[in-house]
Amino acid sequence: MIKPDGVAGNYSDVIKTAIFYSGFSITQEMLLELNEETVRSFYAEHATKSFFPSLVQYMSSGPVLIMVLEKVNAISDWRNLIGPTDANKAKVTHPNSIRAMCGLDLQRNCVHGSDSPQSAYREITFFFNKSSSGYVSRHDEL
Ligand code: RTP
Ligand code: MG
Repeated sequence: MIKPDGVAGNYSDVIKTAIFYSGFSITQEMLLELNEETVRSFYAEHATKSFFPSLVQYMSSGPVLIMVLEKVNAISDWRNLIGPTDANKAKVTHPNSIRAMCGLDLQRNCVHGSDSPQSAYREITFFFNKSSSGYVSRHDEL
């Protein structure tokens, strides 16, 4: 997902170029504005964290671009491509990462990535119809 700061900063095209150069296919995409309730549900795992209210406000502040990426080892390769959560740290430790190039700070880090096959399944089917989501793998039964 390209987060509101990424879309507003006109980073969608350069991020998509990085996606294609890194060997991913984009099987689904959708530009939409998340309301607060949707963000609360999407990031439910962080509901008890102190940064949650701020995260909800940030993620509902403008359009986001949701994409389903396909590739062998897509989850770990995408997490490597985006870099660490804190964009300021990414600029030092992973200067070629997407968050280093496009992110602003710990919160406004430009992109999201699923962190496991289970969360990828949950997040893809959160936004896209199961049968058309393009999610086909042995994890499909999870
Ligand atoms: P994401 O889920 O968005 O791909 O990010 P992530 O796995 O790298 O990091 P995670 O721990 O899941 O955090 C989700 C998002 O919450 C914001 N955040 N703010 N201390 C803070 O202020 C703080 N920590 C995290 C970031 O936008 C982060 O990506
Ligand atoms: Mg996360």
